[in-house]
Amino acid sequence: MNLKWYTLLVILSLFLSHTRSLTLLTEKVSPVSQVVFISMANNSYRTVYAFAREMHPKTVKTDIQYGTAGFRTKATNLGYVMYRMGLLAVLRARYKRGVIGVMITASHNPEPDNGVKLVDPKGEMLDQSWEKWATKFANVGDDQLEETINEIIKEYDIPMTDRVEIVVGKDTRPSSPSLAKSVMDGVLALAGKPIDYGIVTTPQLHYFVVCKNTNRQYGEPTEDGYYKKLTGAFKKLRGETYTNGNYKNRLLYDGANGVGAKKIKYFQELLGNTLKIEMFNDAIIGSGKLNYMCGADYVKSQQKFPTGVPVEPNVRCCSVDGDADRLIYYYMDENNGFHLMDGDRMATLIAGYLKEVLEETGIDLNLGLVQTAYANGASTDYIAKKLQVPVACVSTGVKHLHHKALDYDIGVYFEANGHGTIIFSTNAKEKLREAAKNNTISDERRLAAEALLNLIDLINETVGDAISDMLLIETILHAKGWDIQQWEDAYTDLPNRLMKVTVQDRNVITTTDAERVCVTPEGLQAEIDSAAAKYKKGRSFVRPSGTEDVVRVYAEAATREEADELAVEVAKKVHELAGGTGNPPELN
Ligand code: 16G
Ligand code: MG
Repeated sequence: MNLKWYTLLVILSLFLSHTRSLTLLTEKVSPVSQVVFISMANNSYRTVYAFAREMHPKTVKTDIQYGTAGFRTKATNLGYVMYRMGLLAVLRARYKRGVIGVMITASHNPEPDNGVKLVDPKGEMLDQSWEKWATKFANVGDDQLEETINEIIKEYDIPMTDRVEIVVGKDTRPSSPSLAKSVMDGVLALAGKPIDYGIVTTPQLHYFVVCKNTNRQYGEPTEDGYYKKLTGAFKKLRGETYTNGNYKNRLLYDGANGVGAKKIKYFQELLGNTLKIEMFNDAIIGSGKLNYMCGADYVKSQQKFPTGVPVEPNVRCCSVDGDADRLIYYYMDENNGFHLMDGDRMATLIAGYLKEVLEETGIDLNLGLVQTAYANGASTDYIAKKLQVPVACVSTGVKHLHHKALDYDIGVYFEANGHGTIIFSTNAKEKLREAAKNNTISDERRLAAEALLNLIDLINETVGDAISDMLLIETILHAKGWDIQQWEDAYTDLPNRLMKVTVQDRNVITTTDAERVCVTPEGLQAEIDSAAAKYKKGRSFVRPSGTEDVVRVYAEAATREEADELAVEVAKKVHELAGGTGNPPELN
C-alpha cells in the first residue's frame, strides 16, 4: 500500500472513531455496522470480540444452560457469562424497546455460587423463546460472539440504534461486585446504558424495571419509592390498632445473612411500632454465613428451626432466602415441636382472605390459585373443596406460575418453597377503583374495595417478594385477629418427603401434565403408580432439577413412615431405570 492511501486510511479511521465517541454520548447510537464497536476510554475501535477476549475470556469449556432461574454455578466460572448477558440484555431491550433488568444472585445457594437472570420489561422472567439464545451466548467461543450477535439481530430484525437502559442489581455475595462490572462491560460494549442499583433484593429489581417501563405509574424506580409504597399501604391497612384479638404485632425475622437482612432495616424504620420486627441473621460482617443453616430454603427443606433465631414457644417467626424472594413462616410449640407454614399455607390464607373481601365488594371477578405438583395434597383439597377457589397446577418455576396467574382477574400463585405473589388484571383494578369512588353503594362494599386497592399497593405484583408477602400475611392475620396456631388450624399437611437421585444424565427423565407424569424412561411411571397405590393417600412424582444435576423425587402419604417408604421406593426405581450413579438411594 503506498503512503498516500495509508495516510488517507488513517485520517478516515480517526474521523470515524471521533464521530463514534460523540454518538455514544447522545441518546441515539449510529449503526456503524450491525455489530457495534466499543471503548470510549482510548477513543478507538475495538470489537466486542476483542473486548471479550482481552477482558472477559471464556474460561470454561463445558456448556452451561439457562435454567429455571437463569444461570447458576460457581462464581469463579461466571465472569464471561455475565459479560455476554450484558450484551444479550441490550439486544433484548432494543428488540422490546424497553428497559431490561439483570439480577446477579444465586438465591439460596451457598456463598461461593452465583448466578444471573434477565428480567423482561413487564417484570417477568426472560421469555422462554430467548432462553436458547441466552444458552447460546454463554457457550459460543469468544471468536463466535460477533457472529452470534449478528445472527440474533437478523433473526429478530433488532434495531441497533436505540440507546437502551439496562438496570443491574446484585445480592450480597463477595463475588457479586466484580460480576456486576462484567455485566456492565457487556452493556457498554453494545452502547447500552447500564444503571447500577447496587445491592438490592431480586423483587426490588423487578419492581424498578416495571416502574421504568410504565413511566413511573407502578411507582418510583428508587429504593426509597419502593419502601414508601409498601409501608404506606401497610400502615393504611393496619389503621390505628396494631394488635387485634390473638394477633400480636411482634415477629422474629431471619434474614439469612443476605440482602433481605439489609433491606428489612429500612422497612422497620418506616413501620415504627405498627409492626415490631426483631431481626436475626442480619448480615453483620462476621456474624454468620449467607444461607448457612438459616434462611427460607433451609427451614423448608430441612423442616428445622434456623440457627441464630432464639426459640420462644408459640412465637411467630419467618425466614427469607438469600435474595429475599422466598418467605417461610414457622413456630416452635411448648413441647419443642416444630411447625412449618410454607408457601401452600400462605396461598390458602391469602386466597381465603381475598375471597371474603371480594364477596364484600359485591364485584364479580374471577379469583384463581396456581400451584405446582409440590403443593401438599391437603392444601389443594382445602382450596378446591373448602374455599371453592379454582386451582391450577403448572410446572415448577416462577415463570410458569406467573404466566398462568395472568389468566385470572385475581391470580394468586405460590410454590410450596415460599415463592409467590398475587396479580390483579387491569379489569379488576378498574372495577375496584370505580367501586371505591361509588357513593351509591353501601359503605361496606366501598370500604372493601378500598381495602383491596391498598392491598394491591402492598403487593409486589412483578414477582414473589418475601418482604412484601410478609407484610401481606401480617395484614391478614391482623385483620382476622389470629395467632399462628389459628392460621395452622385450616388443614393438616400430609407427611411428605423429598429425595435426590444422581444419574448419568438427568435429561433422560421427561415429564408431562405439569411434571406429574413421567414419560421417559419407559416403564418408570407405571412403577411410580404401583408404588403409590400401596399407600393410603400415596402420591409421588419425579422430575429433573432445573438448578442442580440431580433428579428430584417427591412423595406424600397418610403417615410419615409411609411417605418415607414411598419416596425410597420411587427413588430406587429412578436409580434403576434412569442410569443412576453410585449406590442406590437410601433415606438419610
Ligand atoms: C428456582 C426457581 C424456583 C423453583 C426452583 C426449583 C425462580 C425465580 N426460581 O429457584 O421457582 O422452585 O428453581 O428448583 O423461578 P429445582 O428445579 O432445582 O427443583
Ligand atoms: Mg431466591
